[in-house]
Amino acid sequence: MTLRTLGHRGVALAYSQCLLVKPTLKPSLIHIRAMSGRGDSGKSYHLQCTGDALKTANVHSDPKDITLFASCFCPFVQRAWIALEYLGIDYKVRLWTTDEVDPYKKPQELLELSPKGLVPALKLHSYNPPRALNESTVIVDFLEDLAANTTKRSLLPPVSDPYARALVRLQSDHVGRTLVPAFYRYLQAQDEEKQVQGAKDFVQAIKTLIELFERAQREGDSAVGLWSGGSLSLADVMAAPWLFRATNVLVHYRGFVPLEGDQFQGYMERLLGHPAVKSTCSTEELYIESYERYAYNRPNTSQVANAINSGSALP
Ligand SMILES: N[C@@H](CCC(=O)N[C@@H](CS)C(=O)NCC(=O)O)C(=O)O
Repeated sequence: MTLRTLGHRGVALAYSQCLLVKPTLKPSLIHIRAMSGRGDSGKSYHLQCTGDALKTANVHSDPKDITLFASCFCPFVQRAWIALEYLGIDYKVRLWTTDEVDPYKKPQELLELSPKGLVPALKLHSYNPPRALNESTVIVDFLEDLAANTTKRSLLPPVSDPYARALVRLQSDHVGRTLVPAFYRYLQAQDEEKQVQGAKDFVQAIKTLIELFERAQREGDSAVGLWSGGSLSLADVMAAPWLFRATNVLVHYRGFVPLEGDQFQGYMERLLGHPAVKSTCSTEELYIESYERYAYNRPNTSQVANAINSGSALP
């Protein structure tokens, strides 16, 4: 492993041996470089989707039994949005094109749905008065249960195979517990040493996810999970928003070079090309601009950023 200083703000790390566990995956390079030279330009988050996500938002603008309170760049929102699309559940998406749904401004209507004022939140109009749900993982579980009784689509192996279902949940658990915090630690790290450690931890989190995918392929149900060429799984949904942002935000701000190897690249192509994922993605510049505040670790960027800075659990 070699380490090269590129100036006062960053390093390049040529890193070949400890990244990948499988001989099928070629060694990779991670470059951590000075952050785009010019420094923080003060860009704020976007308010409106672009690209495929905008088209999807436009066809889901009429009132339905479920309203998804959303922000266009939020990866936690994207989990719920992918699940709605894949499971074939009718919904309206309400993006914060105005202050009324901006979670950073904590509008009353959002606080009534989500106690910490975080998106995603669901408003369930089939109840009178309407009820609400928050937390992306809980929302996706709710949508999975709803689909079991309606559209019959599923992100999990059949209930007749509890072990195979548990293996997918193990993958999801790892994403939430390790991969997601590693993404933010890497992106928010400002000094060289922390950026190097951030890169290592993020790559290790992906390696562990791959190991869990391979275990499920051996011991579980290979008809579910894009890793084994099956259908979209709960774990794919949980991980997709951050694996996607690694390919643009982390590449842009940290010079991250995504893992090489046919198997991993094939997985990423299936994942990012999946209609439910692709249709909820905006164009890459939206993410790059919206994440500048994380990349420069601006004070009070978000509750997630504050939790990473203080070493506490994510909200
Ligand atoms: N644990 C929550 C996290 C949601 C979250 O942090 N959402 C961000 C947008 S990406 C938010 O609403 N931030 C507002 C804030 O930090 O005050 C979930 O999984 O739904």
